[in-house]
Order: sequence, then C-alpha cells, then structure tokens
Amino acid sequence: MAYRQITTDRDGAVATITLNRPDKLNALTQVMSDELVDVFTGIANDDGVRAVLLTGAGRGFCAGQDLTEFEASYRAGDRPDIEAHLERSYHRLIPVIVETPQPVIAAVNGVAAGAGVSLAVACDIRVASEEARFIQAFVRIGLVPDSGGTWLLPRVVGYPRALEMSMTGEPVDAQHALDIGLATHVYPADSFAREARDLAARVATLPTRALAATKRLMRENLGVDLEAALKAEGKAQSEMGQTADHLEGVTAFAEKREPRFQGK
Ligand code: LHQ
Repeated sequence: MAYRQITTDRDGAVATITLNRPDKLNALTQVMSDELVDVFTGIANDDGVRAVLLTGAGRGFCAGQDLTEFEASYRAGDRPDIEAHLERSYHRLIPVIVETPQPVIAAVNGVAAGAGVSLAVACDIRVASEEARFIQAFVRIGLVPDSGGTWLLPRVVGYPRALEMSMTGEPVDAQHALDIGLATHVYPADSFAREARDLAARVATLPTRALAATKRLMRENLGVDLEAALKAEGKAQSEMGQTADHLEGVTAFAEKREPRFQGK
C-alpha cells in the first residue's frame, strides 16, 4: 500500500511512522487512519522490527479528528453518524496500536489534541518535546472523549487527572505532562528527534518477546483478580523461560558481560 498521509522509515530494527499532514497539525482523516492500521498490522507480523516510533511531521503531533471531514454535513444542518465513523476509524486503529507486540513509543513533538491524545496514550511509552501540549479537546466541541480516551487516559494518569483534563479541555504542557506521568521524559525541541530515536534504538536491543508478553500481561491483568494475574504471569514466564533471549540473559549475567538479545 502506498501511503499518502503518513511516512514510514526503517533504521535497523526501529520502524518510524510519521503522521504527515503538517499544515493541519496531522489531523486524522479516514485515509490516515486506514494507513496507520495497515502499517501497524504489517509491523505486528514483522519480527525484524523490535521497536516502533510514532511521531508527527512539522510543529504538531496530531490535532485529533480532522473536523473538516464533516464540515459539509454540519453546514447543511445535518449531523454525521459519528458512531459509524468511530467504528470505521478509531475502533479499528486504537486496538491495533495497543495490541502491537513490539514496544511502541510516542514521540510527542508538538500539540496532541482529542484523538491525538488517544493515539499517544495507546502507545506504551510517551516522550515529549518541551513544545508538546496535550489537550482533551472533545469537551470544547461538546463531545465526550472517544477513540479509547475514557479507557486509556485514566490508566496512564489516573482517574482524577483524566477526568479533569477531559472535563476542562485545558492544555497540559510538557512539564505538567511529565509531573503527572503523561510523558516519562521531556527533551528540548532541538534535540528531541535524536533523543527519541536513541530511546527507540535502545529499546530495540531488549528481549522483544518478553516486552510483548509484559505489555499484554499488564493490560490484561488490570481487569482480573490477583489469582488470575499470578496464573497468567506463570504461563507467560514458562514461555519466556524457553526463549533464546532468556538463556542469553542468564549466561551474560554469569559471564559478567552485557547481554546481546536477538528478540527470539
Ligand atoms: C485542523 C484541526 C483539526 C482540521 C488544527 N481538523 N484542521 C471523532 C469522531 C467524530 C467527530 C469528532 O471527533 C472525534 C475525535 C476527536 O478528535 S474530537 C477533537 C478534534 N480536535 C479538535 O477539536 C482540535 C482542533 N484544533 C485546535 O483546537 C487547535 O488547532 C490546536 C489547539 C490543536 C492547535 O492550535 P494552534 O497551534 O493555534 O494551530 P491552528 O489552530 O492555527 O491550526 C493550524 C492549522 O491546522 C489550521 O489550518 P489553517 O488552514 O487555518 O492554517 C487549523 O484549521 C488546522 N487544524 N486542528 N482537528
């Protein structure tokens, strides 16, 4: 599939996906959403990829749903079928990102608004440029958070912060995002791209299968009791115990050297 609204790049085991509508702060269209589903689906089946970086071209990360997609119908006094749109778009896209086996890092280079925040919180790790802002913009247009925003955001920043962000729609700047755990690192704008790439390159050297199982367990175990969580950990650990990377990890420890994981 030739992409029109995203670009992709591969550097070793790191795949970078760049939302590429800079003039519109990378607002999400149906085309962009379909392209993202396609590229994430391909990556999930490509064991040569061991880390994914998601970022935006230009000064924005993602301004959320492209509101002009519905402009004609609003101007005509009609109401678009938002639920049908969500099902075609975000209800396919967000699970594909969340369930990507490889670690996915959001490099939030600028403003993230509405579904743009949801994209960021669907990723496993968020780093922010000091120019980033996070805006739960839905309330500003009389809507509720969608695209997973009611499920993902409370899991990242906790219920009270998620509720405040979503009820006020006020921008959260990079420093505040760091304080509340919405980003785990903030970097100066001029070194941001390099710092994000370096992080992805480091993550790509880790035991990829263990990372895949870790993110799946953390997600699934949030909704189960301790007994079930322990059982799921045991099952996953038994699988990890058979991996080449586990053997390499313990061998490297015994030999007092750095491990060289292969993602196998
Ligand atoms: C945009 C957008 C945008 C189109 C900036 N669309 N062009 C799901 C299903 C159905 C319906 C609704 O929603 C959803 C999920 C959602 O995501 S709802 C939330 C949708 N997003 C928003 O409401 C955010 C709208 N944008 C803004 O509030 C501002 O643009 C922010 C605060 C993000 C950035 O402000 P500035 O830095 O001042 O930039 P700007 O406003 O000047 O924008 C630059 C350009 O990008 C401008 O185009 P132009 O041709 O005039 O230069 C904007 O119109 C365009 N743009 N967001 N969502």
